[in-house]
Amino acid sequence: MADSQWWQQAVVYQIYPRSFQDSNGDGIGDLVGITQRLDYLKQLGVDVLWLNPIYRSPGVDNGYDISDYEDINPEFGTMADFERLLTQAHQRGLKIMMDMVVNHSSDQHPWFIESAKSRDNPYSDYYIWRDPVDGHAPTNWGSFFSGSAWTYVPARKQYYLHSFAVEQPDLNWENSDLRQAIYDMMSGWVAKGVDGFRLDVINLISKPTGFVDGQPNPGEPYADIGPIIANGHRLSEFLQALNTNVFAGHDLITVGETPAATIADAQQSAGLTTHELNMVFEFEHMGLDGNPDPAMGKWDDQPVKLVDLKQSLSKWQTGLQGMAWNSLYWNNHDQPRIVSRFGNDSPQYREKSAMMLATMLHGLQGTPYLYEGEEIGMTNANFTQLSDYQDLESLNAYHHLVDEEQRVPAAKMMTYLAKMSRDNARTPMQWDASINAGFTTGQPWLAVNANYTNINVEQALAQPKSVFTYYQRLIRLRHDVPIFTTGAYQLLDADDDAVYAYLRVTGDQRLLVVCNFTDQVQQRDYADLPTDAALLISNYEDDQRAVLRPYEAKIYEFTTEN
Ligand code: TEU
Ligand code: CA
Repeated sequence: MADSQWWQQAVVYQIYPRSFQDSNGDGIGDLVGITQRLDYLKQLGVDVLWLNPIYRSPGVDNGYDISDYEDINPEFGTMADFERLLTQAHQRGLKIMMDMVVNHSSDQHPWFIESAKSRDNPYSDYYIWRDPVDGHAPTNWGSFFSGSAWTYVPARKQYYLHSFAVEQPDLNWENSDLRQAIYDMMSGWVAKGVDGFRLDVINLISKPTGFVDGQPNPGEPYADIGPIIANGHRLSEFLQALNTNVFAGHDLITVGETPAATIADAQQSAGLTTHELNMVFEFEHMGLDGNPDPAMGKWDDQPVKLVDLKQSLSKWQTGLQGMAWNSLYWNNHDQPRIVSRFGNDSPQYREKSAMMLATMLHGLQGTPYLYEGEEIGMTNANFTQLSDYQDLESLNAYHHLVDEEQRVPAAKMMTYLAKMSRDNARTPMQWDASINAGFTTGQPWLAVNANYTNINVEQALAQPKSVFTYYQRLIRLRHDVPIFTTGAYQLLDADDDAVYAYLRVTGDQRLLVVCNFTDQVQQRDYADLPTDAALLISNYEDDQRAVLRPYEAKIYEFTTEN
């Protein structure tokens, strides 16, 4: 791997535009706001900015329901604002990665409006329509956002498929006109100068040939749609065609969001020689603290077991080694905050555990992604009222599990939301201690976390040993020390339920990464560690070698003699 690609050495920073920086006081973050903060991002040292969808959208699912792929959502600004952002980013050496949602569109997209009118117009076949079966939906598939995945349209006397909300009809990739329309649209963005794409739920685009009922969850009318439609038989063909028609000849960064992908799937979609995508987001480590009851899905309040986390991440590290490329992430706009989830967000340990988690992740092989606010150790929202939440997934789940099915008591569901809701990630960025954390002068679209007076960028920048400066150092190491990119991964002590330690190995060069996941002192001796090993980074002032203090993390670099 002597010849690493630029995107293998890069660090990506995810911006949730709605919540990053508002520039005009309407309470919604915007493109001018992002442009104003480019110097901050440059200071952090990241290479690529991934923007969640900024296209025209009715906003049923915060932009993942696109009604015009070629225009900017007026809430975020204009095309001129976008072009200015792109130019200003490029001037600073920052690349821009667009979020592209082509498994489905909005039901307000002109394609769907036409498609829903009749069975014989040019767009009739752009979506997935089926006749009723015995007067009801064609299959028992349940959508990712609760309820049936089928909705009936009287004008066609047919149902359309929506893997997500009713307002997010799935596009029909079997139709070559649709595929061509997508290539043209995406090529338009490449021509505009964007540097890559994050492809939303891209492994759902190839649907099965025959539509048959799935196994419903116990006590439920519906079967989870995910496993039924993920990684379909034409996925590889579609991705290779996308690559040929859109990516080829441009030095882009491409990452597919692939829930339910296995290692074998990723070896193909993110293969080094398969000509599909550069890498994929796998979800296994994000599902480890889900509910054991499948009908409850992700809604639970149990902590993750470190041994499970190690097993999962290690499997992906070794499974893709030399064949495909990993993406590394703790957070995104769909996941709770990592310091609250796998760390410890008490005042005493918030910063130490945030730095520990950063060390553990950034030591792995793959391209690291960090999500806005992670670099200052932002925590979960601490919402206590259902009315605090805006996320459709959370509200639908509450309605379904508490009101409709009485599967869980209301108070318990509130603790699940507090732990797992997507809104935990979506509260506004905490810039300073002024009103609304410096995010907006107006009324923020989603409440600012009350802890912003202590946890904010201004405070982090004023302090030499902050989570921010720690991330800066980790990012610099990734850029400067090639073994972070090239070294093969070797797990140490798989059964240790308190400390996560692993090696990165190339030739006679080694990195040893050691992370204490507990608030207790741990004693661990790594026998092969030479006494003169260089300590590259640590979240404590001094090194006590075999003694690991609460949430201590460190990376050593050394060479072996043999
Ligand atoms: O998410 C895809 C996805 O699998 C979600 O169900 C995700 O697992 C869930 O939100 C976690 O609780 C993508 C986007 O990232 C998400 O924001 C969108 O809502 C979704 O697709 C539909 O476009
Ligand atoms: Ca605004």
